[in-house]
Amino acid sequence: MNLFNDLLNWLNDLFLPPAKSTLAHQTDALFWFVHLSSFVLTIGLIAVIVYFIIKYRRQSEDEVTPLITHNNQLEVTWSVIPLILVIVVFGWGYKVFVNQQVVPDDAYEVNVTAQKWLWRFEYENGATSTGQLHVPEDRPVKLVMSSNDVIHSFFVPAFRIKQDVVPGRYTEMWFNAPDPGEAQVFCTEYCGTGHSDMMATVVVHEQGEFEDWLAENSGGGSKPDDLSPAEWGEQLTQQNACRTCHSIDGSKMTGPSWKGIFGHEATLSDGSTVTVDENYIRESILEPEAKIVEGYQAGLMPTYQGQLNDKQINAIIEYIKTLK
Ligand code: HEC
Ligand SMILES: [Cu+2]
Repeated sequence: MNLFNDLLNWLNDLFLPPAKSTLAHQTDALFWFVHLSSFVLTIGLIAVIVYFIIKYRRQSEDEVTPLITHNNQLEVTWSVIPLILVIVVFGWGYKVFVNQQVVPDDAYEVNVTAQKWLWRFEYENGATSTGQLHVPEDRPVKLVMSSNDVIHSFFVPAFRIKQDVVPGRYTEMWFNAPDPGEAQVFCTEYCGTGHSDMMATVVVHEQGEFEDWLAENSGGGSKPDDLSPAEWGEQLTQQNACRTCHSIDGSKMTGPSWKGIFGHEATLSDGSTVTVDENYIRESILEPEAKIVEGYQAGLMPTYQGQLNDKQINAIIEYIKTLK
């Protein structure tokens, strides 16, 4: 038994991402049952075929194959055994599915908004975050999800959960992460050029630490004491997923690079030019549609109206100024 468990653990590490939710092992057990039983059947079948090829090969010129119409015993066996296997997989799968779908009553609720190409999270006390989902350890968390544009899908391989996120309606999902740490989130419904960059991290906090994080991030956020405004601005551009579309090294991504833009002229799609100053950057963040940079598409950059306050926008401007 121990050896069997060791083997399963070894296979799990080889084929599956680390299991970081309370239900992950249920999915994995079913996964291995389906795969190992298929594996055993496949090998058994091939062995029988090879054995028959050798045993019943044609050995003399005048050999004639006897006429066999049917064999009841054999036919019942090869129908009933797969039937039992399929029923077991159905019942077992149904049980795991129900466990995954029924949200525990005491779950902590987080609102999730998907948008090309970022994830935004809103917590019960009004705190928000982008690109990072903060949750407490060892507590059920319910996600209430919706999309601002096209269909996305929220996928956390380490939790073994995946759910489509659809415009105009809410979908739900839950998990419980028993240990502090991080887990990767992917968008797994193709949603445009930035699809592969549409990632986020689940940050699982220790008990108590999560309440501290919530308290610090409610009320719009203000500069941590140990950071300069430009350093805080850099942190904000990472937390708000600006850097999935803007590079700082001059390379062209979904949006223009920020390298050396401050104080220089930007050419707009109507052919006019504008000097990149504080007002222009502020407008770009709050009303991205107002001025479109030449060579880039309108409607790609999301507005950060209601997401970033004045202090945060100032810090981002200070940061962009430093990118010479
Ligand atoms: C989904 C991609 C995307 C994200 C995320 C994004 N932007 Fe943009 N951004 C664009 C695109 C595309 C443009 C060019 C079109 C336009 O002007 O609206 C742009 C333009 C800009 C400009 C004008 C640049 C110039 O060269 O004139 C600034 C400044 C800017 N974004 C700042 C930000 C900040 C700050 C954030 C994060 C808080 C951010 N963007 C997040 C796509 C994005
Ligand atoms: Cu997406």
